[in-house]
Amino acid sequence: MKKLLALALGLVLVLNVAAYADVVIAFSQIGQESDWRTANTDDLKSAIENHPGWKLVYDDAQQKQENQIKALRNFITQNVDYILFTGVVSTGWDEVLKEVNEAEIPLLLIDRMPDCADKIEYVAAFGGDFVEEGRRQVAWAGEYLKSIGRGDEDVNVVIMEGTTGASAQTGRTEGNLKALESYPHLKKVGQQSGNFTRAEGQAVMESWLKSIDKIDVLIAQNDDMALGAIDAIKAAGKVPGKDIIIVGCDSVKAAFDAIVAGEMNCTVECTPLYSRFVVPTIEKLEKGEKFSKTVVHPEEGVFDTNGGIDLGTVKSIKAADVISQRQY
Ligand code: GYE
Repeated sequence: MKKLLALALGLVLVLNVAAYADVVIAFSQIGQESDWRTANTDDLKSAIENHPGWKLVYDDAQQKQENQIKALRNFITQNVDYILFTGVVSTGWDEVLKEVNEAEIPLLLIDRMPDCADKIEYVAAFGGDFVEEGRRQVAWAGEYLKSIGRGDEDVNVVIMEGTTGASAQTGRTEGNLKALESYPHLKKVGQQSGNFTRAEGQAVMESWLKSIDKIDVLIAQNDDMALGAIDAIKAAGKVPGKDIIIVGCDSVKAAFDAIVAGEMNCTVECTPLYSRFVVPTIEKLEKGEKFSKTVVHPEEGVFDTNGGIDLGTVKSIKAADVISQRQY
């Protein structure tokens, strides 16, 4: 009788473990180069870690593609249930992502897209419209200048790009350059990468201020670089937000603070909060339900000093009015 009881108890235990076996979700993140990235990491990490029955395996690649390739191969060896992947650059993933496919691990692409996306299998992709973000940045500068009566004045524009070869950089550059064609008075006098970081944004601005006679507008492809550039502008004895009009991207809290302080003029939104798309998708995959394969998240906001600048698709919103809602 005792033996039978022990056996039954054992069986219940085994069944219980099976019922609650973790769904293991691995996430290859590129690094922590910006406030956007930190918010993106925190959002996905906490959503997965706090989800009943889910377990997160996380890897931070420190901005190195080779680290990401290693992490992906480790995930395959561990036979995880899902892989979330953001590639630091667009190229060079064909081989390792094919290995992920061969291991039959469902792949979810997040934020930056690899060039080989049409040659590999992925279950879902979540990203922003980087070309539109880049267009909005330049259109904001052009329309803002018109609104203050400087629409016919030739102004010098520098474009500070993100990490070279990242889809967030190539897309925003495409949008920036295309939009410049619509504003012939905006003259591009510099274009260089600040690698999406505050420190490099500061260094690039410092060197531009030494080598370019007159800079009227800075288009920075993320807010961190814009904030670094602000430090360089101040150090050079100029007034950021006035002597140089500064347009960032991401809409992080620090950029809102800078706009309200009058040191920055505009930031174009790009949301880092992907868990609200990723979590339901994995839940549906687990239940065998239908889900949408591609999600381009809606981005309504362009935030600036006074609001009301018409960008065709959206109108800018006064940053001070919504600053209390910023979460990151
Ligand atoms: O704009 C930037 C980050 O890929 C959209 O990466 C992302 C970009 C974001 O470092 O701040």
